[in-house]
Amino acid sequence: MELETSRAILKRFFEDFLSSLEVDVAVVGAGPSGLTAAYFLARGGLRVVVFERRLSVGGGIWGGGMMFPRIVVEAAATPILEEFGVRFEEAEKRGGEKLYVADAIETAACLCLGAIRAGAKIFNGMSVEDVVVDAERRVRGVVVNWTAVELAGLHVDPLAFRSEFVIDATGHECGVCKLVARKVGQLDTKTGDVVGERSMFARRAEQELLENTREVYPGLFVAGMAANAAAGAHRMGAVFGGMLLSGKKVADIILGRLKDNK
Ligand code: 48H
Repeated sequence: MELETSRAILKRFFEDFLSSLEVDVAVVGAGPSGLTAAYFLARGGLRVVVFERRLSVGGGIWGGGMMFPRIVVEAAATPILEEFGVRFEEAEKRGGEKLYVADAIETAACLCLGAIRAGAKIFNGMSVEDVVVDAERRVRGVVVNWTAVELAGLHVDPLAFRSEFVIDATGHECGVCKLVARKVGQLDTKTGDVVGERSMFARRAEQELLENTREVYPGLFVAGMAANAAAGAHRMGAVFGGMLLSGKKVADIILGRLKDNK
């Protein structure tokens, strides 16, 4: 039984890994924005791979607000929760807009299941440490290593994955944009680099997030909290509607771009 277990795991894993070497979109980070993007891209018929540094997918959803595992979304994002089968209810209203509350754990689980069932391949425990560029210095893929290698500080050369587009969905860290600004070329932001996020202003941050979800360097898109970090926009606390809408928006832009190219 031991050998059969090893063979089954290795065979199935390497089939999936090899089939992800050349894809349409590589998503970096399996938080709410990355998983939502992966779902809509895969459902649109694209080949999608997601690399997640941690073993768990879901990013910042699990902790809800201050580790109370509930999240809040605005009305505009509830159709996305419905699409993933996440249940939600109206929060108590005290003036202002209607807000809805959902279970953070249910949300993380449903987003993950939705992305996988739609056909996205998710690889956990792997970190994107660099990008691949072509002769025009356009981003053409990602460079990946085991997170364990990164943590141990070992010198192990990474492997490259080719993709038509890369999405930086690394959250507050905005890691892919940072390395592109440092090693490849100026980003399409005010400073040419990651500007860095501003203090909390939830309503404004949610609006800014959709404006900031876009291509910031040829071949590199930004979604979720990374979009506001790159642009120097506000944070929003445990409001997750914008993350879902940003994931859908980046998927819609890329689906449109690939349709135009054909
Ligand atoms: C592979 C990586 C790498 C790497 C990081 O933080 P996330 O949940 O990101 P978003 O943008 O989908 O959601 C943001 C939300 O969780 C949040 O933080 C909010 C709403 N904050 C508001 C506020 O005011 O604080 O997920 C990013 C994921 C994580 O799972 C990381 O482990 C992963 O990306 N990641 N994966 N390679 N180089 N860097």
